[in-house]
Amino acid sequence: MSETTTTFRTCPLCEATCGLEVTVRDEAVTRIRGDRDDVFSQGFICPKGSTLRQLHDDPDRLRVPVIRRADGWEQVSWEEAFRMVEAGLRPLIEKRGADAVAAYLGNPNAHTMAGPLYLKPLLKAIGTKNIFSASTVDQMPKHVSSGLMFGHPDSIPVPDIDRTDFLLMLGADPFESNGSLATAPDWPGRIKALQERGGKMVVVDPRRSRTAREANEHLFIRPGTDALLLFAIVAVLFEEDLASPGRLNELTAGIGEVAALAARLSPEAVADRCGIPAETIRRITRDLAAAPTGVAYGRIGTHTVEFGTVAAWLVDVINVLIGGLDAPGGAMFPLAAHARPPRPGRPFRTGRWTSRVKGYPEVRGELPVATLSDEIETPGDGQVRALVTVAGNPVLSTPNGTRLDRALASLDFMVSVDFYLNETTRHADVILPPPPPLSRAHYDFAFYTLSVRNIANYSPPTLSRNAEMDEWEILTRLALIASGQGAGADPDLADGWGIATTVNQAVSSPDSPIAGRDPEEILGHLNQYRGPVRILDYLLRTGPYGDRFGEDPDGLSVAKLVEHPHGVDLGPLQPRLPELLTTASGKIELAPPQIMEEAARLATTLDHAPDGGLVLVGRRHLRSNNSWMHNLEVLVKGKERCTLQMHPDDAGIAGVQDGGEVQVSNDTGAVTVQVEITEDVMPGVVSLPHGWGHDVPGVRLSVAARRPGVNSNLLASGQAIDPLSGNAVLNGIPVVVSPS
Ligand SMILES: Nc1nc2c(c(=O)[nH]1)N[C@H]1C(S)=C(S)[C@@H](COP(=O)(O)OP(=O)(O)OC[C@H]3O[C@@H](n4cnc5c(=O)[nH]c(N)nc54)[C@H](O)[C@@H]3O)O[C@H]1N2
Ligand SMILES: Nc1nc2c(c(=O)[nH]1)N[C@H]1C(S)=C(S)[C@@H](COP(=O)(O)OP(=O)(O)OC[C@H]3O[C@@H](n4cnc5c(=O)[nH]c(N)nc54)[C@H](O)[C@@H]3O)O[C@H]1N2
Ligand code: SF4
Ligand SMILES: [Mo]
Repeated sequence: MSETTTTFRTCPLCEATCGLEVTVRDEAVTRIRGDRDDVFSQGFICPKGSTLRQLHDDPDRLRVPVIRRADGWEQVSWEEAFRMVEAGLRPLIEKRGADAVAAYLGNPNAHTMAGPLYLKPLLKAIGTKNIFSASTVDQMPKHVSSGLMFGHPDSIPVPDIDRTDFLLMLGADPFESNGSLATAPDWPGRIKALQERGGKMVVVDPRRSRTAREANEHLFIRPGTDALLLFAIVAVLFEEDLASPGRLNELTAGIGEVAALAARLSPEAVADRCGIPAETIRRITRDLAAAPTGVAYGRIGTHTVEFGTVAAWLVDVINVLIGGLDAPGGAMFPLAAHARPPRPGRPFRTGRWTSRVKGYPEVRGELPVATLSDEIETPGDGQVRALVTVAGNPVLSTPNGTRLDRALASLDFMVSVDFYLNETTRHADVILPPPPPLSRAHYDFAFYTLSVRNIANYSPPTLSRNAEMDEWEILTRLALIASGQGAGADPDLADGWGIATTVNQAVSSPDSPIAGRDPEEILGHLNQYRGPVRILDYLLRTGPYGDRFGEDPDGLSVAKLVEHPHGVDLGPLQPRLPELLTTASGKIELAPPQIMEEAARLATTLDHAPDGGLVLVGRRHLRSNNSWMHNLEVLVKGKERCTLQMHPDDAGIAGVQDGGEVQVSNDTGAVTVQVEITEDVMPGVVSLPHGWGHDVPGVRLSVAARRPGVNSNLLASGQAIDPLSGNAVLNGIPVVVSPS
């Protein structure tokens, strides 16, 4: 007898958190579409959302652990795989110390329940300072600016796009990416609503992106110069007396210092460098200041550049100066259902240690991934000889892939937690596959803290698991191995001990919502679950909207969220200052000394003439997701997407024809790729998407290998970084283009 059931779950593929309606028959998915009743997405999905089924069924997806033998990959039992990891890691840690083992954590860790909860214990168990992640090819500048301004690197304000009257967007393309550091399903619908209520969106981007095409105004900008443009906006706000922080005045320190520095960076001083007329900068600034509410928002294009932290900071300086920070329609701080307010008294610092080879400062406990190859290749005490990767593909995602690829091949041992045998994991000795999205529970720990509305939604697994092991269990077993407790140690015991400790501490801590309660009673409630779901239940029930284990019957718990498969809407964002501020002064630090120093360095760049050659920027496409969704035919079919976009004037100078093959090269590397001539990129700029280059031997990606594309990060040197955050420069890279 076959039975058709309809279930609801949140799509985990990107930051937008869309609700999916999944129809299942005989343990197989027959249809996926947008959940029209989802409280946040109301039916919206992008082309990727419905491909969870194809991902589930992809014959190339690993379902059992594999180990690399001289003659190829062998499927093994979980027990054998963990014994192999123990044999690979433990002797190395004992002989050479913990720093000999590095870890690289990739982007999907932010999209699983295990990532936010179980990686920290794993890293602690290894004890290494060689921790790297996709954050240093992504958003690290925002953590640094938020940490220095507000006291905590995760106190990141998001644009209140549903209420704003003026959205100034720089270096983001949410109509393709579906948004980042601003969780909002259906950007197109929300921007249309903004425009219909008389509001405006101005987009600053060296490409006429999909988002730029829908903007009220689009400004081409010379890559890497956003910090200059933003400074000029600040200059105009002061010069024309448009700054009006309102209630933020009393909460803010350092306004005068910012004004003094900005005076040197007027629109007239930066216009040529940015490629934007001074009068346009003045006009945009006046419009932004005059709008009833307004907000500046910057993303990848402003962060993956040399002055990424300065740009990230300036965005919020502007939001403070126009009175938009922490106000409806401005940039606001979400309050997630599982969240805890940041604790005062521990102001954010960087550089508590430095990387061995290049001396780069630690940021949030990690080192720049741009220097991972240095740490592997440079002999000496603390040299990296083994690597643990979890949900990452750094060979394609991080600078100088050629060199990293070679470095990975030279390691003594590598273990990857991943369900694809790809450009990175092909170097592993052991690959441990977690379940695919449809076979796991989901709650967006990361993105509900970055959401434009406060939302809570929990999804139980839709399909049962096969031979894969839950990711939290894999990570816990790796932690037990790393800390010397052996490949056979029981992850459930460790996990149970962990939650019991948490509860016992909470009941005896006076400021906890469960102070004085009976720990056995609390654990009795929690122990109906295990792993991350149990921790989620604890966090929800003791969180800002929690039921405090029965004290508030309307409050949240996992059970309550299960009763609401379309999610619970906790309302629009509310002001959270000054309580959220954890700086030493208790104020918003508008002029942190580190940033002021770097901003002064930015000002001196105007003293040297720029190099006039072509520069490379990236781009994203709706049907793609970094490096790892290219093995699904439904997504990659059709027109070739990994092309070099080039302006007709530049194509004429280089002597290349539309559709022809060109070589793109610089001192770091070269790729040969098809050119697409278009006025959608500004003159002097060429664009290639990242995440491609699947034509290396030994990967098991049969669809992707047929349409491999090229790896744009072969052209990123890894030498150029944003010094304050360690973020790699991935945009504005000098290149030469010639006919192939
Ligand atoms: N030039 C250039 N480079 C860039 C960027 C750019 O704009 N330009 N963008 C950067 C950004 S923003 C990012 S975030 C990085 C991404 O960089 P990475 O995180 O290194 O790369 P991904 O392509 O996201 O690879 C994800 C890996 O996780 C695996 N995976 C997927 N789901 C799961 C899961 O649930 N569990 C586990 N264990 N594994 C899973 C996939 O098979 C894949 O191997 O790339 C960066 N690189
Ligand atoms: N479809 C799809 N969605 C995704 C992803 C994906 O790979 N595909 N990746 C996900 C991830 S990990 C992330 S972090 C987010 C990123 O989300 P977004 O930040 O929206 O990223 P992009 O779409 O790459 O948009 C960056 C824009 O910056 C522009 N740009 C480049 N250099 C500069 C510059 O110097 N100044 C300015 N002002 N603009 C510049 C580029 O032309 C591009 O349009 O997307 C997520 N969503
Ligand atoms: S926009 Fe993101 S969350 Fe929504 S369906 Fe597409 S990939 Fe999934
Ligand atoms: Mo990212």
